[in-house]
Amino acid sequence: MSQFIKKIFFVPAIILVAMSACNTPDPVYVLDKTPLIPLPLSVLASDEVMPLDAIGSVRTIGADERLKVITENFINFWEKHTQQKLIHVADLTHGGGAITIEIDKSFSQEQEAYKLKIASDKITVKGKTTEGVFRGLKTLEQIVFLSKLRGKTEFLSLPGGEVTDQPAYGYRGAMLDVARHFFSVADVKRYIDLLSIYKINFLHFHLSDDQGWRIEIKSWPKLTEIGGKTEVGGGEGGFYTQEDFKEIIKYAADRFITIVPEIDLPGHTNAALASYAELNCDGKATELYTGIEVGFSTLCVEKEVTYAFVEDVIREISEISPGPYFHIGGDESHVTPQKDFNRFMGRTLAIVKKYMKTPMGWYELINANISEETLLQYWAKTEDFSKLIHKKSKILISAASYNYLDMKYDSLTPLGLSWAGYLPIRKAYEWEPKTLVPDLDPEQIIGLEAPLWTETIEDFDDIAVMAFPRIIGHAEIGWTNAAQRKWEGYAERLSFHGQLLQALDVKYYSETEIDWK
Ligand code: TNX
Repeated sequence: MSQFIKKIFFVPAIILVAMSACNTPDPVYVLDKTPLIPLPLSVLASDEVMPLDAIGSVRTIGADERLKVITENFINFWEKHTQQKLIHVADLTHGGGAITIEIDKSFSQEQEAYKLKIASDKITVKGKTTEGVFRGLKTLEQIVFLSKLRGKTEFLSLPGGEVTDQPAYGYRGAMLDVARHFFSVADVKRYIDLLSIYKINFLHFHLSDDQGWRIEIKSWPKLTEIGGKTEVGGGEGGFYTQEDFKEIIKYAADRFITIVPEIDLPGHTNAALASYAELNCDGKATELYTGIEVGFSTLCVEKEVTYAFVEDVIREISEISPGPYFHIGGDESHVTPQKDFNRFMGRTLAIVKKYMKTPMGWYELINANISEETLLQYWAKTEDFSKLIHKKSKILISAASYNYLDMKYDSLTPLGLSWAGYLPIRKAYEWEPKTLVPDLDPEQIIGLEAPLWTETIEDFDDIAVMAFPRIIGHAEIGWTNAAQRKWEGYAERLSFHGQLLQALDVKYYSETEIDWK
């Protein structure tokens, strides 16, 4: 071949290669170096790159009402963060670079398992259930969000590869105490949105306590008319109507978060005792309470009206709560004699079952005659618990010294309490639920929950600074296998999530420990 012919052949070829290299911009991260939290089971990077402008459509395979909702939410997220329009198609005929969301019942045994594949011309998210697919979409959203935050305007493509994932525990929870201080539906929705980023799947509402009754009970209206009127410090309090609560439940369900309602019984009941004189043994209503002491109140276990009250409350709330659990409290009932406590709980547990719910309670319930299906929430220090393990009940770990989001980070933290010690970010991450309680059979543990008690927490920013980032570590403990969890790797990944929280206007705790990017 003459030099001339070589030239006219090769020069355009070089230009073409160069052009296509320009057309496929480098991704901000390689897939297996993307700082995902919780860390997935497996991430394999490929050298494929998916240009964002090649993605114009999403198609869904598998009919399901919730699949439609989560796809719409995903499309909103995508359009907001990539500035690219996505259309939703439900068939296979659409050409072009598409995202495919597929429910495939034979995909896995695991309810929440998913596989996410990013190739040069398509993205697929597959799961056995809509829930699995939802968890996969949350991973894809993190890849997009983290890339955008780091890449700024250069964010034009996604890294290729494959994420195969499933959770370590089926119960990965948060708890919000809306009794000590009340929080609006809007605040709750915001918390739900943040929790769903990190694959939390249960939100437990502490709906009643000495300081406030926070849910409308139509057959006992004074509970909210009187008992909902104040809160710690004497503020105006508030309550959820049943319609409000249904709205919260639906909002959470669309994000695959199950709501667990708690009515704390028979102690922590001053708000009810102030609302109805007949619930007191002496027939006199108590005063409303706005302090933060615990353990001074009890329903009158002797009176039949107490059980009529308990049944009405459990019935009305169960009727609007589709979740499997009803939490009956049972903690710190210091002024209820043990014999009375056991008798009261025996009857109350039967009522919970009558309304087709699985009973759940703080671990003091172990002293009563409980059935094995009862879910016990372990909250105290290890020593208190090891003596009591003789039942086969399921256990949810909420250890005060590791899980309590109301514990101060250190001596300088303005909000929070410190009776279970300080809880810095590292301590909240670096522990193992299966070995925390000596002699507890690990098979009994269904997961973990991070409570946020709100004696000192007054608004959403207070929630945010106590929960974030500790709840992110908590979410990873619940999702990621113990063998894969290492503080150093986690701290490095977490350092990229400060920007993410900031972009969402979340006032997280950023004082120490993490070298925030
Ligand atoms: C203990 S833990 C409580 C709550 C308080 C919390 C404050 C538990 C089941 N009961 O009533 O709000 O400590 O940290």
